[in-house]
Amino acid sequence: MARSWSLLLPLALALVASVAQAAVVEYTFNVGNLSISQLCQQEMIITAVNGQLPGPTIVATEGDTVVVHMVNESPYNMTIHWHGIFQRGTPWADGPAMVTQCPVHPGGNYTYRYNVTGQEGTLWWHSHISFLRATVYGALIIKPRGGTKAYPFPKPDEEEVVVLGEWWKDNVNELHVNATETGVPARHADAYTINGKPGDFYGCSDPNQTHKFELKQNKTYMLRIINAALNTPLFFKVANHSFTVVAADACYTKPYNTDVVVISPGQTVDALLVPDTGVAAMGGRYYMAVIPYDSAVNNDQPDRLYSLTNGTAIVDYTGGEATSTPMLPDMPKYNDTATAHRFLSNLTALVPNRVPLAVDTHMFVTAGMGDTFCGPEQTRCMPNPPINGTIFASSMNNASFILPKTTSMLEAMYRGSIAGVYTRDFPDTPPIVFDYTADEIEMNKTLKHTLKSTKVKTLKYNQTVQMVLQNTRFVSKESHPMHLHGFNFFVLAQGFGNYDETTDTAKFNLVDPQERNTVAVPTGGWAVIRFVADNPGMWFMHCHFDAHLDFGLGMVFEVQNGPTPETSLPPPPSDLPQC
Ligand SMILES: *[C@@H]1O[C@H](CO)[C@@H](O)[C@H](O)[C@H]1NC(C)=O
Ligand SMILES: *[C@@H]1O[C@H](CO)[C@@H](O)[C@H](O)[C@H]1NC(C)=O
Ligand SMILES: *[C@@H]1O[C@H](CO)[C@@H](O)[C@H](O)[C@H]1NC(C)=O
Ligand SMILES: *[C@@H]1O[C@H](CO)[C@@H](O)[C@H](O)[C@H]1NC(C)=O
Ligand SMILES: *[C@@H]1O[C@H](CO)[C@@H](O)[C@H](O)[C@H]1NC(C)=O
Ligand SMILES: *[C@@H]1O[C@H](CO)[C@@H](O)[C@H](O)[C@H]1NC(C)=O
Ligand SMILES: *[C@@H]1O[C@H](CO)[C@@H](O)[C@H](O)[C@H]1NC(C)=O
Ligand SMILES: *[C@@H]1O[C@H](CO)[C@@H](O)[C@H](O)[C@H]1NC(C)=O
Ligand SMILES: *[C@@H]1O[C@H](CO)[C@@H](O)[C@H](O)[C@H]1NC(C)=O
Ligand SMILES: *[C@@H]1O[C@H](CO)[C@@H](O)[C@H](O)[C@H]1NC(C)=O
Ligand SMILES: *[C@@H]1O[C@H](CO)[C@@H](O)[C@H](O)[C@H]1NC(C)=O
Ligand SMILES: *[C@@H]1O[C@H](CO)[C@@H](O)[C@H](O)[C@H]1NC(C)=O
Ligand SMILES: [Cu+2]
Repeated sequence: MARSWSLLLPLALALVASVAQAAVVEYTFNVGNLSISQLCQQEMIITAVNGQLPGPTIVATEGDTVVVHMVNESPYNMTIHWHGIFQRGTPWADGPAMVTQCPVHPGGNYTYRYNVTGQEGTLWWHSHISFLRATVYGALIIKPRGGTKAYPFPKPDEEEVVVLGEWWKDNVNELHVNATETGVPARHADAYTINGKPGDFYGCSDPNQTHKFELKQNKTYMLRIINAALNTPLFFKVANHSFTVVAADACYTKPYNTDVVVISPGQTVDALLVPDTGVAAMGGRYYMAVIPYDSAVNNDQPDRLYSLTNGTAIVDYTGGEATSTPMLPDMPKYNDTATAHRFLSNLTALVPNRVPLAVDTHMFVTAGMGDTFCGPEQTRCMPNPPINGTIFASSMNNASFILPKTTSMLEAMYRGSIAGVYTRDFPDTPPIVFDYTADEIEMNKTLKHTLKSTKVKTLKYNQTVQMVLQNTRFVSKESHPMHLHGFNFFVLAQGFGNYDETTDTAKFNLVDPQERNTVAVPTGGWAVIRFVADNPGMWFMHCHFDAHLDFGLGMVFEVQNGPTPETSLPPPPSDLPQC
């Protein structure tokens, strides 16, 4: 945020006067069919940008203008979201389908233009429609204005982008259509990937199925790690190495030493790679590996959502010469919540004293899975039990979010005609107070039941919002990665069980809490976030598991105009897609 920036990097700011003007970095994204063979299967067609998986990495410098011409050569409706970019003054470029724009139809195109101002680090981009982000994703790196010497940590010699993903042997759009029409969640992925490749443990010995990082001895590396998986939090390790985390979600952290990185969908982690004594100097080959973190407690089918397999890449210091079997890291157990929580709760901001202390709007919001009856979307409804049964639904404060069909929410806001598009009654508290995380609520049909709606919470410009996110235990306790568009927020506290205002406010870190755009709310627990609504527009807040978002785990903030033209919604760009 602009006003905190001056505190963050005095050195970088001092250099601004002497470095070049902000540049325009321009890309063309041709989104289309790519024929690819994975896991030794025969070639299949996926949707990808410029024929690459992952798609191209966008590299910009803080203050630059990014221009991306997106040309939709795919057979699907398409949009792209720039995950973590504030989009100040450019709300029409945010990208979630039907929230800030109608999709670009097959054969159409749209130019996304935005400035990357007041933020730097590792972000990413992905499709924001259907499940297409399974293969339409890539890194978005914002370098400091003063160059790499402006990093507030020892400058690494080199940097590597590490994008983690999930792979299905099926057409992911068809998986999405089936999930929507039947009301039954799509099955879990067939593999986890590192930079698009599944690695050596899927019964396919083709060396081209494993990404290789060729590192040089005695050089230092920074990994820019992105979890682009659809539905799976991941444990990430490199054998015989540890890490010093220096940033998360493009916000600098105090240096944090760990041998395991935990990263939920939507999150990023920048970490210096620290070889064990002698390792880099002696050379050798080491596995980098990811396994799922399955947070579901009391879940009798542990692999219901996650595939208990691992994705690997190879870290090679031998210059490609050695063919010895790489060392394997010892991974945590798939349900090691203690390790996940240790990592996710211990990060702190590098620069203290930036939290707004006065709160204007308090919200207490439940989030989790529940059920609903088949609706018009479920043209092949498969309720369980089959007669008078229910299907999966997820909700926030018992409102199960559904996208509007005919007009984007931002366009409705801008035109001032919201009837039939959305309503302004997203509640500040759940309709009923109950024991949110008790096992017995699973059986309470009334509490578990939810209805579809498109509700927003309207905020006056510049209000400071505090939101308690409370997990519910209707289906199972689970860690939901809650992502907010348009802002970063401070994570003041997190814990397990039900949030208790009388005792838990004492746990708030108001000094140096981590700042993020995606918080993994602890399983069967809660997290408290705070942000300043100083960016007018329609900002989606949702679970970054597509399997949950798709069943309604989201809501939208409608942030009203401020007092000046600069703090008001701009008119839509002339090429904004029409529905
Ligand atoms: C983006 O940056 C350019 C160049 O610095 C500037 O002219 C423009 O007004 C900025 N746009 C917004 C929306 O801030
Ligand atoms: C983008 O769409 C416009 C309007 O349909 C069209 O005139 C133009 O040729 C398209 N550009 C590309 C690169 O496809
Ligand atoms: C979608 O459902 C149809 C009908 O049941 C089935 O034939 C098809 O295999 C499913 N597709 C995927 C990708 O699961
Ligand atoms: C390896 O896979 C890439 C796509 O990931 C492909 O472009 C390339 O042709 C493959 N190379 C070989 C030798 O199979
Ligand atoms: C790396 O450092 C070690 C120990 O200082 C040294 O023995 C080795 O020659 C160096 N390797 C390279 C490639 O510079
Ligand atoms: C990956 O899974 C395979 C099969 O279960 C196992 O043999 C291997 O040790 C695992 N690798 C890592 C890095 O955990
Ligand atoms: C993790 O799962 C194992 C079974 O795979 C179970 O024995 C253990 O109690 C679980 N641990 C936790 C913390 O739930
Ligand atoms: C991290 O958090 C855990 C609680 O989850 C705590 O016990 C531990 O001391 C913290 N610090 C570090 C450096 O891990
Ligand atoms: C389903 O609901 C209808 C209407 O409430 C009721 O008449 C019918 O008996 C129910 N069927 C079953 C199998 O419960
Ligand atoms: C469901 O929960 C509500 C609220 O706590 C309670 O009033 C109701 O009695 C419960 N119903 C059942 C069947 O337990
Ligand atoms: C927004 O709030 C901050 C304090 O939080 C204040 O300094 C600033 O003047 C406000 N801006 C407007 C336009 O109200
Ligand atoms: C594409 O989007 C339009 C609305 O802009 C919608 O009418 C159409 O049904 C969508 N097509 C598909 C295949 O979802
Ligand atoms: Cu979720």
